Amino acid sequence: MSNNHNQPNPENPPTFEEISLEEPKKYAAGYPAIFESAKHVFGAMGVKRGMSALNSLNKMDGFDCPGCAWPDPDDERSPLGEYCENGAKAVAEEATTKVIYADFFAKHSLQEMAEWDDFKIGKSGRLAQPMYLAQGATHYQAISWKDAFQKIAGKLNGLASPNEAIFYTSGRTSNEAAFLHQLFTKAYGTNNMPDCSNMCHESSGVALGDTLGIGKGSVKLEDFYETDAIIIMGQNPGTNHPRMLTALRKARKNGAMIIGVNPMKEAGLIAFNDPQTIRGLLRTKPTISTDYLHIKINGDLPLMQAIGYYLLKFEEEFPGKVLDQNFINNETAGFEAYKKHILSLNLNELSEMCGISLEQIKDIADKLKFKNKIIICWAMGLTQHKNSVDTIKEVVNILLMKGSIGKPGAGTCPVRGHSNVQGDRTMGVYEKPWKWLLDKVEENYNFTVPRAHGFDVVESIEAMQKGEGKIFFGLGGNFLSATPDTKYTAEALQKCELTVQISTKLNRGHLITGKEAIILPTFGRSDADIQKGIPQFVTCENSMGVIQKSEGKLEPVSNQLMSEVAIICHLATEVLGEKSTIDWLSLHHDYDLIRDEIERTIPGFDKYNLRVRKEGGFYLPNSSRIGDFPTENNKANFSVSKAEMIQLKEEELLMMTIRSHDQYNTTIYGLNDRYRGVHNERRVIFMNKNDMEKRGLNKLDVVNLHNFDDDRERVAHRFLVIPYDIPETCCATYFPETNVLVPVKSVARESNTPTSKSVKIEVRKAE
Ligand SMILES: Nc1nc2c(c(=O)[nH]1)N[C@H]1C(S)=C(S)[C@@H](COP(=O)(O)OP(=O)(O)OC[C@H]3O[C@@H](n4cnc5c(=O)[nH]c(N)nc54)[C@H](O)[C@@H]3O)O[C@H]1N2
Ligand SMILES: Nc1nc2c(c(=O)[nH]1)N[C@H]1C(S)=C(S)[C@@H](COP(=O)(O)OP(=O)(O)OC[C@H]3O[C@@H](n4cnc5c(=O)[nH]c(N)nc54)[C@H](O)[C@@H]3O)O[C@H]1N2
Ligand SMILES: [Mo]
Repeated sequence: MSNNHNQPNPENPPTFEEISLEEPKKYAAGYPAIFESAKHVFGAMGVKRGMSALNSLNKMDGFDCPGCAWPDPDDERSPLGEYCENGAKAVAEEATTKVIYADFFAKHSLQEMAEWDDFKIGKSGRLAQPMYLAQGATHYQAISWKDAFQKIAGKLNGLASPNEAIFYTSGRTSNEAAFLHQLFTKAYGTNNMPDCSNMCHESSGVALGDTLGIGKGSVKLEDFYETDAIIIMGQNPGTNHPRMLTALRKARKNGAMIIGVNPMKEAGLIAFNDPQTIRGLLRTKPTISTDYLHIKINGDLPLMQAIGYYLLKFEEEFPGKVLDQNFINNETAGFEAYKKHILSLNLNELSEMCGISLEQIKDIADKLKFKNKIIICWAMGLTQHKNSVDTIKEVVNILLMKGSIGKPGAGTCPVRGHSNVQGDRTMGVYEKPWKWLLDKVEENYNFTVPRAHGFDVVESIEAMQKGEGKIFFGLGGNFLSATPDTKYTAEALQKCELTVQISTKLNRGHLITGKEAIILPTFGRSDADIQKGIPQFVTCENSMGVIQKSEGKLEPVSNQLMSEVAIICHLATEVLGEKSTIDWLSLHHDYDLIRDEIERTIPGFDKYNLRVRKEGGFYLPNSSRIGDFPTENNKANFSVSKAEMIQLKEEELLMMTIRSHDQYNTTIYGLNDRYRGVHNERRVIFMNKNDMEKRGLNKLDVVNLHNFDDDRERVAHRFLVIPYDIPETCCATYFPETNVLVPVKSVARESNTPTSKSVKIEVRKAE
């Protein structure tokens, strides 16, 4: 890898704050959560604007939380507010009154800003006017919207082929913007539409699509209230989906057992003290998990196989009582092959691979044996490994054996990340667009669509490296810092002719640019979006397939912002000109018209404008929810997978890159990870005591982390060692600081998702 000495730093500087440590917490939320919310919200925007923001958050007539995709209750919403500490932080981050105009950029060069850490970059404030970086320039300068659109259009139209442009989407984009974005991209002529899903739940989409015929989860929120058992794998809801804890607590009250499966003992999975209830305020701490499997990183596939083994054995003991033979016979295929395979496996090997004793696994299977309403939830701990698709298929196997799908209280629950990541895909943001969508777009809009598949995230990085991708256009997100192999990705972006980003906040991605760069500032969820004097709303799809409206209420911080929808419409007009078959500009004056276009293009949106105005919105059709499996054989399919252990050398550890309690992906809200007991520092590595001892390391020693995949050395400099209750040979660090270590070529089979949760590293004492 070459060293770009004169280029801004793509990594966080390796400097330390003053760290302080305490014991990890044994429960989530409570008083500190309320205190933290208030501190962030009122600190960023003052009390009046802050109250107004919180009052609108997740209310029926307010805006959808820009935080996670966990659904709002269909019926009652908390009088104390339907949001959580981290939702409040997301709003504080977005609705801050701090703004940055051209004078800020005149003062600070790219080089200078890149020496700041991500926390400081983000805290600069909201982007308030369009900015342009000329070739060879050290500073951004102001540009008018008109000139910006013309420049981008000139460049796009000057490419030898539309396939030299790459259009990235992050998951906060509304349905309306996402629909127009993919339509514009197709009209321009490419399917190069990588999105954050490629790094997130792509493995879930592939596994569920193959086995059940739909890439989405099957459960509704109500299912949590009538289930017998919930298994939560590779997910940290206390931090990343805090409102899920309310549902889990209710499930517990209704008698469900809850099994946490995680290499870390996450506070939110242990107990939850709900700040939204009086009881919670009185500090009672109902437990969440009834059982906890302290699993090794990537041990989930062998664990599921071992549970499957015991369930098959229990069925022999209690014929007809453990498995749902009716369901298996009528609705599924492949059971016999699955059974034969599982019964041929060596249990001791499975136990060793997952790091859970056979007694504990058997005990779990024993507790599950007569339960037939089971929900399995998962997130990034399952999706970001080489064998993720197989692991999720193994999860499906368990549900199928128990007939736990397509009925109330049971099913699959891949818990989504970004608040509209699921909706963006529904709208057609996909580098491998479905044939039905392409046909429909052609029929409706009368232009020839590109048919060849485009680049996903990892392919886009490689294309830019090779000079095949020349323009990068990002609708939201932070491609540089969210993707693997930071230095390699930085080089790739720097090879582009032009990089353009539609953004709310400054991030490191704006500092590592192509030869020219443009920033287009836009509204966030909380901003009132008024077009031609009429307030507009947008719509989103949550993790359970509910389409809801979201209407920002706050006055935008600058009068030079445009909505995402307006930006896309103006750009499309400028790029496509006379040859366009769509009247883009009329669409952005009235978002109902966009929803009409969605309705006639995407299935499931009948009477969209009418139904989305009803309280709580509407559910999209979901085949697996009703026990219909539109796979090739019209059955739900069992699958056979091989458990394989990631081979580590003596000196290596397996590292998972995770989120702290004070971040939203690459946006750093603060430097604390309260539940894990870490304060005022992010450059840390959580290690097992024995692994520390073997390396002669003490608490708070300074180490460098190395990865040597594909004969390339990657180093993340200067991290502080923290002894932690994590299985031996496993360790954890925060992303994005350690993305420099994630090899771009290390991806999940079939889904091409970077393996951010299983990175082989060596930990060496820093000089
Ligand atoms: N506040 C806040 N909310 C968020 C986000 C945020 O950054 N901040 N991000 C949003 C997004 S885009 C997403 S995708 C979600 C992410 O939500 P999560 O998936 O909960 O996020 P991670 O921090 O990546 O956590 C992964 C969890 O999996 C565990 N884990 C890691 N490897 C394994 C494994 O091999 N097996 C098992 N069983 N467990 C493992 C880790 O210990 C950790 O608890 O959250 C969304 N919500
Ligand atoms: N090592 C490692 N890497 C990971 C992960 C991991 O667990 N480990 N997780 C992966 C996952 S799950 C995901 S989803 C990706 C996330 O990847 P991205 O979605 O690309 O990253 P974010 O950090 O969410 O993007 C933040 C930026 O989005 C912009 N933004 C925020 N709100 C809006 C909005 O409303 N409109 C517009 N236009 N812009 C907005 C702001 O400028 C902000 O700086 O990261 C992935 N990367
Ligand atoms: Mo995500």
